[in-house]
Amino acid sequence: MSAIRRAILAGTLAALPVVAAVLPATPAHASDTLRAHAEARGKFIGTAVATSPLANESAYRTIAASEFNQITAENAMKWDATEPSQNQFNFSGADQIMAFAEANGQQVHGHTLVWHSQTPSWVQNLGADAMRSAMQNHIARVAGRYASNPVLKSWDVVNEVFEENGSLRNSFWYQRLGDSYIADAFRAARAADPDAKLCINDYNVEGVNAKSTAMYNLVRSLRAQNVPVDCVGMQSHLAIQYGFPNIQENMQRFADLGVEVRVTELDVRMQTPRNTTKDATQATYYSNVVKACLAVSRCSGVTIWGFTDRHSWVPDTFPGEGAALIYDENYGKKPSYTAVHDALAGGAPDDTTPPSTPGRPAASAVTATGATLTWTASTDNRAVTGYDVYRGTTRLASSATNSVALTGLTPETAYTVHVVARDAAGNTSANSETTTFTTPAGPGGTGCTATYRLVNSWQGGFQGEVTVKCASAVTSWRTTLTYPSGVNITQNWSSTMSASGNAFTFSNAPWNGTVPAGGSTTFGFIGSWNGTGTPPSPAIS
Ligand code: 9MR
Repeated sequence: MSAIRRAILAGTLAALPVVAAVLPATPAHASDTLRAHAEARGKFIGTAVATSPLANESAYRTIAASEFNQITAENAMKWDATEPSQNQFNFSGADQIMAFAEANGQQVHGHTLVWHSQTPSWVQNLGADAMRSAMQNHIARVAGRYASNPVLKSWDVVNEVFEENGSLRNSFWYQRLGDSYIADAFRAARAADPDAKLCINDYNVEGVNAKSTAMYNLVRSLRAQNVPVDCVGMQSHLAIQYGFPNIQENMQRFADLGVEVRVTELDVRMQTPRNTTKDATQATYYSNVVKACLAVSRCSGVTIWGFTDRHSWVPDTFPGEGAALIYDENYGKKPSYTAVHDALAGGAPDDTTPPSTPGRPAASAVTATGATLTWTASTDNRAVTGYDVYRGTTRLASSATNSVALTGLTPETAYTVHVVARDAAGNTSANSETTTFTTPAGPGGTGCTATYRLVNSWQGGFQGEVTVKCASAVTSWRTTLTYPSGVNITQNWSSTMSASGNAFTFSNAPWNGTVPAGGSTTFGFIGSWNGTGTPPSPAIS
């Protein structure tokens, strides 16, 4: 059984057109990485790194290495990873992160020594004295391990010690040790690594509010007691639906205490799915965070909590939210990437130059329901972030590259398509030239099928018959029977026939082209054959 074409294919695939490359004037900074710009501004731009994609995905490694000059272990330096049982230390993940940073000229921010989360139950069940010494031992061993390594620049010594109202978090640390564990942790960290910058880190402390004010008061009071607090980390897990905090003003008041400030875990989530409006808002948030850090001289840099939406904590924690990072799941740069880039570059964020027009798409691998389109890529003064494929005004697909596999097409349908390129600022190119391709009938689809039957055979010849059955009404039909060599069709009826080598194409006779929906018609033929036994069956198309 096979498909029959209802009508002769309307269009043939055009040869790839020759497209003159249009190269717009390119500013010197256009292709530079985030880290190149950050270095030029005396800041770091960082990312949290997870050990599994670091080991398994080359695109992840390439971007982490080339775009960022600072990394933070997303989980590998936490207590549950480094000391799962008392005094049994495991530095495999932490060392993996350190080695990557060393290989790529990056600084490492250690995260985190004392936290109420991801801390094994053996710690949580200790009595006060044992808990204090376990904490001091943990800090001595973990911070001590990397103290002589110049790559390790800073530590989150205590993490998330406040409640939202500004009181100290009622964690097991606080319950057992009171507020003293905080100063003790900083002193132990200084003893373990005298050169590292020691930070207190928290979320929802980006703007001026009760929690950040409590943090401000604690930092001021600890420093007044010579407790070695060098730095304040603002995690900055932001969401476009909750508004942008007054982060620059807040950073500046901490800076005025004489401490370093840094953005430690930036991401900007949204309710999924993404759209261009949400992406634009997110890009503004990213840009504003980077600009705030650039405006505050004691702000050392910005760490993004990951970089690709492929690997982000957000969807697991906030169902229905995500798309929080600057690359999409396929490592395509999002508008937020360009926002960070342009903010670091200090350049004009208002890029109005559209990408050049993409080449006319060429269709290949056309099936009843799919086709592959490929076109000559566009160029842009910054970066082309992707392409959209349209049929008229309907978008059929998007792609980060100059090729896409269309799926879900309708059988026996002519598609006239064009491509539009996008850049990160949302500029779109002119429409490419169009290409038309036609999907063939699908098996059992809306078209017709042909079934062959051997009616009779004899030494040197045979009689065959084909039944054309149509699911929907047609006014003409055609099918091709291809035989192995040695077969020739010498006579046919209820059809008109043309031959090309061993391929015999049968079209309807003038009187049997019309087949109603669900109906069928039959034609027959006589073949000659020089073999013995049962004559071969044809391939039908
Ligand atoms: O991104 C981290 C995720 O993989 C872990 O499962 C989670 C466990 O609590 O911690 C995430 O990172 C957190 C960071 O260590 C501290 N600030 C909040 C981060 C997001 O939850």
